[in-house]
Amino acid sequence: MKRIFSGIQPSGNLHLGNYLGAIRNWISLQHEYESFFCIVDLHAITVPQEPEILAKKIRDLARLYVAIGIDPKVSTIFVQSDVAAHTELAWILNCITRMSELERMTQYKDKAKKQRENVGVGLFDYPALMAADILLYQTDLVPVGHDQKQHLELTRDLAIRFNRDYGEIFRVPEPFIPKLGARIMSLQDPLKKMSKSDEEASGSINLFDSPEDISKKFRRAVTDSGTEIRFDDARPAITNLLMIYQLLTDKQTEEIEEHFIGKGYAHLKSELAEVTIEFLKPIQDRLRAIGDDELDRILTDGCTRAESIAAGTLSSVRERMGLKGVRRARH
Ligand code: ATP
Ligand code: LTN
Repeated sequence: MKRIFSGIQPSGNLHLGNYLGAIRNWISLQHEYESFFCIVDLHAITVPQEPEILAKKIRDLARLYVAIGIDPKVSTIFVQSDVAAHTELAWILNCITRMSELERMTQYKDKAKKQRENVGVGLFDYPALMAADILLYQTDLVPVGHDQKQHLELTRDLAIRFNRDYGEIFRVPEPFIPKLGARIMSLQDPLKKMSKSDEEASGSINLFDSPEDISKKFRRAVTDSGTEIRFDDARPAITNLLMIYQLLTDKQTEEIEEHFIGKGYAHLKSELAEVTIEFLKPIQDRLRAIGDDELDRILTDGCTRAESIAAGTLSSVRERMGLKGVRRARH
């Protein structure tokens, strides 16, 4: 069975963009692939985090994975920092990664701008850790939103380079970027992606938002000039709202455009709020039903499964690089 690996940082409130661009595909792919879904807490600490809040967010995110439809019986759900192999492989990959490659990463450039003079080395090195996550599991496919495409290309380059220099060890992964939903935009600025780290809270619909907040955020969403409700690249705000509607209802473009003929923006916004509230309600209910013990079992189990595969890859890597150490040297 082919493998998929993906992860999300426990660094803020999950929003519809995370769901529509990434998690939605994980749910459908998990039955066709052997799946690993990680809570990438070591990535989250590349920017400052409050320890107690981070600890809570790690568990909240794990709970959300389950509530939203990732089935722990078929998929492996685990916390990145529970599997030490991630950091070890990240270090090894650091040694074959070029500064110039990391300097080109747009996510680093954007985030570094926000941190100003306090840019940590971890933020710069973020893509090497991400490559380690993926390569440890001999991943075939990585389902992510559009913003991760560049990181995936670097992961592929590192795998190819390692294989060339030390012999074939890593499978070279392919990105899986959905045709629809890979870039859900902010409700306040349709030229910016919906983002966890956006200071403008009303730009994102969070998966934990109350029905009142959801209605309010859609009501306040910016729109374009004109009145017609149809998909049109020249009118990014309305197109973004329609895209969210389409992905949540699974309806065809023509059907949606026909449905909204003669109706105004206010109508679209209130229907969208209704559809979103209805979609989130059962997820929020399930979230409350997952107890701490159940969550512990899922994460412990996930860590054990992940560790056994990661250890196999790491041991081949060490061997090929001559890192035999005192314990292994004699064997
Ligand atoms: P941050 O703003 O802190 O970088 P984020 O909102 O981009 O956070 P991530 O944890 O970086 O969230 O991303 C998790 C997954 O969600 C990734 O696969 C990413 O590509 C996807 N994703 C994030 N934002 C969007 C979006 N606006 N539209 C579609 N997919 C998205
Ligand atoms: N950088 C990713 C999170 C991430 C990831 C991964 C995604 C870390 N490691 C491995 C896919 C595979 C992001 O979404 N910001």
